[in-house]
Amino acid sequence: MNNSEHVSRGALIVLEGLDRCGKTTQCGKLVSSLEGRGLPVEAWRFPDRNTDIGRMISSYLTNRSQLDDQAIHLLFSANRWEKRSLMENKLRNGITLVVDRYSYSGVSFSAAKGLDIEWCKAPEKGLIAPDLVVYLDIMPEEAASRGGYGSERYEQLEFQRNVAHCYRILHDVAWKVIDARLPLDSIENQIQGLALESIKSCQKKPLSTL
Ligand code: DGP
Ligand code: NA
Ligand code: NA
Repeated sequence: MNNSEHVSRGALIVLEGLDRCGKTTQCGKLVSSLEGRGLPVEAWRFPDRNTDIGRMISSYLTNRSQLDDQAIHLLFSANRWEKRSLMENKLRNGITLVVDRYSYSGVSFSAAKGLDIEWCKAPEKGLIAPDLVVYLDIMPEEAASRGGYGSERYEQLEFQRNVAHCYRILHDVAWKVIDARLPLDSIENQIQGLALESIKSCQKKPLSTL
């Protein structure tokens, strides 16, 4: 079946949260469990550091380059835009995408620097809207205590407090919030249930945009 009109579409599933909330681990677990059920699924993440734009972002995050806040904001957004058509093709071909960070990180991490939140949202408009957003909720202090942060630019307690505040402003009733302090298995099971539900129900919904 390679005619996409005869294939039920995949779901766009996004995990969001502060650095060290456990999102990356849970994305991996979710992809494995969906694969185990024989469902077509791929693990994606943003920023995608493997493109030219992604390498510029990576260099900024590791403090090897400096960029104006607005400039890096637009690069993060461009990194999502350069993957948009591939994303659409995958979804239309029935592949569910589990995405570690998306536009909500884009807006929250930049607005946390004091940029106008509406200005931050603007370049995200037109990207594919997720079918499911899972927010792994953790206090910034708790996240910081999880073996400490790495050395990347944003991994600082005070900054993460601002990011948490911006996520709260963006928070939408459709988001599924999960307490990141729960045991890993419990978080995994909750996300799995939400994902299966989303994969089922998205069949009836056309793709839409932010
Ligand atoms: P990660 O690879 O998930 O650890 O993300 C790298 C860092 O970049 C992390 O601190 C979150 C931040 N980040 C992710 N996406 C965006 C974005 O679109 N804009 C900004 N400003 N920061 C982002
Ligand atoms: Na990180
Ligand atoms: Na991560």
